[in-house]
Amino acid sequence: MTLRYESLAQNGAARRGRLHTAHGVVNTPAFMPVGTAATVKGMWPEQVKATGAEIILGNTYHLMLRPGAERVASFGGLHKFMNWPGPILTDSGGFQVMSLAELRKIKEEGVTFRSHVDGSQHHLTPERSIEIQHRLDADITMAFDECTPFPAEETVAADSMRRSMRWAERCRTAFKDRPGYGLFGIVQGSVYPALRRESSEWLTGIGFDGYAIGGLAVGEGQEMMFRMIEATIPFLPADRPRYLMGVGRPLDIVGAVQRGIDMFDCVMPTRSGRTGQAFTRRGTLNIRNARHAQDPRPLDGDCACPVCRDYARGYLHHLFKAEEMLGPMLLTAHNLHHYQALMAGLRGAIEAGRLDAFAAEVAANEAKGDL
Ligand code: PRF
Ligand code: ZN
Repeated sequence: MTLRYESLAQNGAARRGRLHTAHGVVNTPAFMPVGTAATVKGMWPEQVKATGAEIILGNTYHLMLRPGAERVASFGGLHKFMNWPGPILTDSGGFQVMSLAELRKIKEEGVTFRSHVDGSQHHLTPERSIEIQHRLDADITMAFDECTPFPAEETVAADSMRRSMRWAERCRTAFKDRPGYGLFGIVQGSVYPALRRESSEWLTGIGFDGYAIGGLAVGEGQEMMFRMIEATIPFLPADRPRYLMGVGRPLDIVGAVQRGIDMFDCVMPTRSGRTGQAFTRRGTLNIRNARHAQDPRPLDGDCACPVCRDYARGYLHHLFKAEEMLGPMLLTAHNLHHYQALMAGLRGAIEAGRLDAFAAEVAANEAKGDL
């Protein structure tokens, strides 16, 4: 194996582990901030690190279009290009092509599409996706898949999943093993337990360094998402990391960790930070709301981040009303810190064997609401 995953503790189905990559160690359960275009928007990499993040996510789709994988490679890879020396996972492009590109055509060979940036024509195949991720120097490369649209009839979901599994085989063949680098397969199968099982067993038969669960958080709801995680995990190897793609809100993450997930990514803390939504232990608030204008308190009285140490809600409210760029920057920093504090809390609770009590506390605090 090329990526070492070390298990440190267990609590029910939840795991506390350590992933050893070429660019450093990742403590799991881990949350990966999204750095789509070779930047976690609005943040210096040093600030991202200071929130507690140990690994970030980059996107094949965006970087192949702009500035191009060859350009990033000429700067020595994505770590050097963006000045993030730590571990990087890159998504494979399949999901982003389907959500962002224009005039998409899927065939067995791959996907043809027009760039959302300049309308230029591109072709992405499993082999080309892996090659791009090599050029980016991703520590963790994701298999090229199709995120089955939701809802989908079972026969449609089966055809889509089986094509993703054939693509996963081609990705495994194209991927070059190197110490500290790994390739993750992605389970698909929509909301059908039998398909989730078939996909998990297919991928496990191929053999990957880690296993992602894709095709969820696409409108099926939290209860169905948890059911699908439960329908998948028993068929994945226990000695490999598990990654739930594109999830989620804090309580989605808590519930997924309780069910055995180790890794997460989501735009929520960064994207919603830019629009004025702050995550706190008492749920979310929108800093643009007039009730914050005169409030001298921090966003979250229990948050240890520099934003909550130094800035009042009333000041942050002003920055957003005046459309000052420091507003989105400070809310992004706080939100990422909040997410990383949640992950640290989950890791500590697993180690202490009190994950269920911790999860109940997080839910109870959120239910109290702000103020
Ligand atoms: N596949 C890939 N990336 C993803 C997903 C997927 O299914 C999802 C699903 N929520 C988010 N990102 N490759
Ligand atoms: Zn804070």
